[in-house]
Formats: sequence, structure tokens, C-alpha cells
Amino acid sequence: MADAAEQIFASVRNAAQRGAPLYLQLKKSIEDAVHAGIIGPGDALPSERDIALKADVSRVTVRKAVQDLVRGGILVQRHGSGTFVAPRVERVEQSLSLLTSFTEDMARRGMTVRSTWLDRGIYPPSPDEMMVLGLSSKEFVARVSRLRIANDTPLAIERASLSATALPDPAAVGSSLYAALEKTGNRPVRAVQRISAANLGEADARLLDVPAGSASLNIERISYLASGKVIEFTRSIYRGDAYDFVAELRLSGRADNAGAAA
Ligand code: 16G
Repeated sequence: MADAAEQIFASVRNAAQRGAPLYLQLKKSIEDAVHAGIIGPGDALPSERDIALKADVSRVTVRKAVQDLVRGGILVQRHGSGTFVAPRVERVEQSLSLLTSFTEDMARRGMTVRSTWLDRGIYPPSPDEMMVLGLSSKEFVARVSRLRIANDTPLAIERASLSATALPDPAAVGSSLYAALEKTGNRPVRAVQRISAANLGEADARLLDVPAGSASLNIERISYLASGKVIEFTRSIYRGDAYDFVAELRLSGRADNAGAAA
């Protein structure tokens, strides 16, 4: 990126003459270059020393600008190999009107799915689980917690709780929870989902491979069997930079009224 580097860092030298704060100017120049596509996902940045020389600023200034951009998710640092423009995450558009599983959603998009197990086992239920799943304190809950990964990008952390009667052996769940429930006639047919905005804490951000404080969507899904019984209570954290939830809306009663008038 020799020419690109000249172009990016020359503007910092000019800004310096106008007395603008240097690390912010350098940060903005790099950010603008990424947004304009002058440097793209995966491109390596010159070394700290080279940037300092080209932009005519101190290495401390370069470090400060780069650290800010890493925190903001624009750049990534790999130990031993340098600093790169962060890979672009393909956004996933998810319909809010279909009750599908993560595996089905990703397979439909031709993406390969895998999960890392965070927890699976039988536990005494928490007060929330007792209330939502209708369990007594003497009954047990099956917990299935996974990091969901599509095309090698971690997209969501999902923590599902089910009555241990419906899922007596959580260790037997393979790659799909809904496929396991289908086998025992326990696949949900209806669900209510609550979505709220949040910022990721350190631990969840590390799992999702984004900077701490990044935007996320917290989703709570309560799913029902045809009998009306709750089968699943899942709390998920989705990456805000990777998901668009899409809902189709209709004007209430419009079709009926139009029909009545005709
Ligand atoms: C979806 C559901 C989750 C369900 C999972 C089953 C949302 C927000 N969550 O990710 O509640 O447990 O699918 O997926 O849509 P699986 O069958 O691939 O394990």
C-alpha cells in the first residue's frame, strides 16, 4: 500500500500545520481511507515506525491513534504479524416472522455453521427459569449454551434453558437443538421474542471477537409447543454489526375493510 500510505499520511502532515490534535487527525485519516476503500479488509498497515516517519508525528501519537481504531473495531492487531484493517462481516438479514433454527437460517444462506459449547448440563432452575418454564424448585432444568459461528465468524452467544423432562440428556444434542427436539416431538411451533440493544462486556466481546463495548442485540425467545406449553427459554446475544432483523408490517384491518367495501 505504498501509494495509499503516502496519500493517507500526507494529509496528517498538512493538518499538523493547522494545529489540529495529531492523534485524532491520524485516526481520522486512517478511518477515512478505510471508508473510501483506499485500504480494505485484511490490508496490513505500515509499521508504527513507518507511519510516524511518513506522517511526521511521534510513535506515541501513532500508537494512540491505532489503539483507538482497534477499540472501535476498524483495525485489528495480531501479535507478531502487525496491524490490519478489520475483516468486513457479512450482515445477516433475519426475518422475524418465521420460527427457524440458527442451523436452518445459515444453511439457507449457504453458510457453514459450527458451535463451541460453553455449557451443557442439568441444573436446579434459577427463579427466572422456574417462572418461564413453569418448573417447581424440585424439578431440574437442561442448559445448552453455545457460541454460534457461521463461515468462521462468531455471530451469537445462545443460552437455552428447557425443562429436563423435555431434554433429559443435553450432552446428546448434536449440532442443532431444534433437530434434537424434533426427534422427541418437542420442536416448538410458536415463539415470542423480545429484542433489546446493549453493549458487550469484556467476556462476551472476547467470545464474539469484537472490541468490548461494541453494540449487541439481546434476544429473549420463549417458544411453545402446539399444546401451549413453554418448551424453550433462550437468552441470546447477537453481534450488532452482523445482524439485521426484518419484520413485515401490515395496516391493521385494511384487507378486511377493503373486502367489505367491495
Ligand atoms: C435460533 C434461536 C434460538 C434457538 C436456536 C436453535 C433466535 C434469536 N434464537 O438461533 O432460540 O435455540 O435457533 O438453533 O433466533 P439450532 O437448532 O441450530 O441449535
